[in-house]
Amino acid sequence: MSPVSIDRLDGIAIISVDNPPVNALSQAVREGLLRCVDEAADDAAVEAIVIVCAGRTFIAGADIREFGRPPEPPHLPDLIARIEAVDKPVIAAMHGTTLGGGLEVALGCHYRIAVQSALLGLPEVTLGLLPGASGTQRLPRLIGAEPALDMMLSGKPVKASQALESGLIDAICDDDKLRHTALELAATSVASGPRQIRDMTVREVRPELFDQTRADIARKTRGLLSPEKIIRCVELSLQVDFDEGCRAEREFFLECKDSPQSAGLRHAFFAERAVSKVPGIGKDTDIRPINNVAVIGAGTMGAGIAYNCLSAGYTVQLLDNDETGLERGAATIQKLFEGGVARGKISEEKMADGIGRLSATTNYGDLGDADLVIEAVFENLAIKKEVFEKLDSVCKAGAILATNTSTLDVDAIANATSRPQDVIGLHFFSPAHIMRLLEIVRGTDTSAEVIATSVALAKRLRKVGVVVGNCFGFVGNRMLYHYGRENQFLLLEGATPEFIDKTLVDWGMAMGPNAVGDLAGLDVGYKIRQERSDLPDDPRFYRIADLLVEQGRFGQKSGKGMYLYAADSRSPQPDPEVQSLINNEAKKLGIERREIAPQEIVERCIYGLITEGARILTDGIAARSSDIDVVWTNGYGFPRYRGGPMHYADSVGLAAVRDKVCEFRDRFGAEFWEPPALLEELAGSDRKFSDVDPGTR
Ligand code: T1G
Repeated sequence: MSPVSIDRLDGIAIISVDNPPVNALSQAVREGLLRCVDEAADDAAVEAIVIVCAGRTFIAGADIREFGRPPEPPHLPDLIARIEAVDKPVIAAMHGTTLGGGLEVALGCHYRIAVQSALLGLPEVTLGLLPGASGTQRLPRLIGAEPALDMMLSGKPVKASQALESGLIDAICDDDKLRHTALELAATSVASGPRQIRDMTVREVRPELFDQTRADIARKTRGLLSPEKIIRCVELSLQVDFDEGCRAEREFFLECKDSPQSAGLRHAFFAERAVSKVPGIGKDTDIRPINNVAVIGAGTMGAGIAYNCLSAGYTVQLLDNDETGLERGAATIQKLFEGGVARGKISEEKMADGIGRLSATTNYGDLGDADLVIEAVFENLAIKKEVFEKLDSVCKAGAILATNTSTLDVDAIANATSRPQDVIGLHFFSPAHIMRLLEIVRGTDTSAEVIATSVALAKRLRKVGVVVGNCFGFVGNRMLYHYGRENQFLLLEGATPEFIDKTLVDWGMAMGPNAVGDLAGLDVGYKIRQERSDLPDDPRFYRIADLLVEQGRFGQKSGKGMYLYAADSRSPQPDPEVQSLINNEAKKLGIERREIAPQEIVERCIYGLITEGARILTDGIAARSSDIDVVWTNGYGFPRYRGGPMHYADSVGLAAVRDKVCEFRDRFGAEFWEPPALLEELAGSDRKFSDVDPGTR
């Protein structure tokens, strides 16, 4: 059964696409569209054609799943050329999110209409691609080179009202009037006939446009392939004819499609959609209603979490031990709202509404109506257990009790209550209102309902919620330990902090480990290490970080840490004092310092992540390797175009990773570099981490 059908009404052919969930342009859809367009074009009784889609959206793009396979005909550029060549008006009637190849199909049509709520965009750059079916040649011709560049380089969709203003669409209608209005437009366009964008010319542009655009995006798209290709294509749309421009676009598209970058970004796309499929939690699991949220602790994290919940529409009670803390927390929340208004992200009304739903208290007794409590107090087990004992005594039955701990044992906290089944870890990342990642930590007794409700909460907070198991540091911080360990060893062995950071940033990390340590506060990690009894008995282990903290160098917050920071500046300056401290410690430990190549720095830090990721999979702390990738690309600045540490390992090849790990074992010792069993097994059988992911077995 083809996902494309054709009807006729008063001389108008209506071609409908019905390929849930998002009417992606699969091979069957392309074939069906071509068949129906041919049929309508050859039917003398048909004066005009309307293309419309069933379900929640018009075509949301090419079928991304097909990109890993050899392309099958009909190819999209040919289909679009066929639509444009029809000698009677073809109208695209759009609702939902018309994206990528879907918008290119609409640009092949002669007229476009959309409902008020529609969004239209070319997000290919977010997949390491560029529009590959004439979009880079048609869009500049229709709306101008500069707005076309903005749409394709940002990947962000525009609203229907903006699309009408720019000329991207010809008409707009109410959400429930699409079919009717499209038929009217079709009837009236018969007289004016087809209008082909290919025949239009791109309006003149300011001479400095392309150089300026290249300069503007250089920092943002560091290391990415496709943005430059997009700029080049739009340049060509002004310099060569339509067909030649399309040939160049196609060449660039195929080059990008086959690039590891696009593979990494496509992996990230599907990985983020897979996280909500939690093994053992069925689609029909009950979700508990949440309206009232209480946040315990009005510090930076508590205030950020409260702001996040208010922005998502919840009513929030903020609790702190003292009035001063509460005032400080409320002021932080006020500032966050004002910042949102200043950046034009939210309206004054939204701010007033949000702040109106906030109340503050020092009395646990006021939390009786809370549906969800999120504890964000000091990272100390005894203090957290005390808080949960109090919550257990005041909160209503069925309330979800969540802890924002970043490393501590969720079961130990849960067992401080009489209702461990209602306790879960909700690990937000700082700053809580910006970082997209939410580690949802299931305890041994946490109920399916509480897990399912937390996954739904993450969506409403616009977070990527990853369900992980309970162990020290869960997924992210547990792996960070091994990444940070190698950084600390490399400092002693001869690499400077700034060289390590530059090397990893050049490789794609958002920030280097030493700058991140200073940003997060070296004392945070120090206190956690002090609380642990199972640390390796190796004098080098976090030696430099410990010494810096013992000298009061906590990082940005104290003006110096691994780096120096000028007053009111976040820019790290190398500090000769730190370098001599490192040199002295190396001497004391009998470590001969040496020149260390960037490749060794990358491999030791990143393979430290990968090997611990493999152990996390074996321990069942992560349900799938792609979940680990989502944690690192959304919470730790791992380059999205590399897909995440586990996808990166798969792209390098696990046999090569294993061999390098064995080399490190022989050079640096088995305590830190014994290859994990899963890596050995997969490398030995020429398999990938993604091969053992649920749903792929
Ligand atoms: N191909 C295949 N599957 C897709 C898909 C696509 N384009 N878009 C979504 N899905 C699946 C998704 O994996 C999920 O599956 C389900 O649909 C619902 O998605 C030639 C080269 C449309 C805004 O980049 O941005 O066209 O997990 O959970 O939050 O120039 O999906 O249920 O099994 O995200 O409501 C360009 C990508 C492609 C758009 C809906 N298009 N999609 O968001 O639902 S490249 C895109 C989205 C291209 C041409 C080029 C969003 C959405 P499952 P969802 P949502």
